Amino acid sequence: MTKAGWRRWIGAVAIGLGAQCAQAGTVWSVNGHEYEVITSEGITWTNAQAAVTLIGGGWHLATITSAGEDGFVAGLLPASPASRSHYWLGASDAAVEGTFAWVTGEAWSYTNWWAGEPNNSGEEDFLAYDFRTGWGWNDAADNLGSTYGFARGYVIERTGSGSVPLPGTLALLAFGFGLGLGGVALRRPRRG
Ligand SMILES: [Ca+2]
Ligand SMILES: [Ca+2]
Repeated sequence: MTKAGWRRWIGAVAIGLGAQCAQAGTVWSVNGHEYEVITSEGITWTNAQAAVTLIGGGWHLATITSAGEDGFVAGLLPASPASRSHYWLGASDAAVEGTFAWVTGEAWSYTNWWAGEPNNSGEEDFLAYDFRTGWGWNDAADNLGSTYGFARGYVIERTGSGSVPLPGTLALLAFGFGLGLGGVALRRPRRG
């Protein structure tokens, strides 16, 4: 990479870290769980899952098991992003096609699929919020690329505060991990 390229890359990291440090988990008073939206452009579901495992502290990709939780978490996401922006959630049907399961083992009951979803179009095994006229659910391919929307990041949840890193440390870890594995967009040459 050229010196200018490195400068751009480091600059993007610094901006991203600054933005992430400002974020903190938000508690939903109904269940006491804490939620955080992690921005990580282009990250795959597999890498989001790996990142949250690395974070530890009881965090997991968010599991949405009621209309109330769905509404609360959707309210944490950007209000008017680019259409088809995606944020990963903690469910997959990779093990048994057509049978989605939460990463926590919670019962699969409540759903908020967009009409026509899940459609497994071209092999889609991973659950994400998908912005169309609002936030609903889509089954999406692990690496979204730009064909069926764009991965903007993922949502994490934990049942309560435990022995965890400080929020800033958590965000740094998550962002760094996401950037390392999904940061292609940041390194793409800018148009002059
Ligand atoms: Ca949950
Ligand atoms: Ca789909």
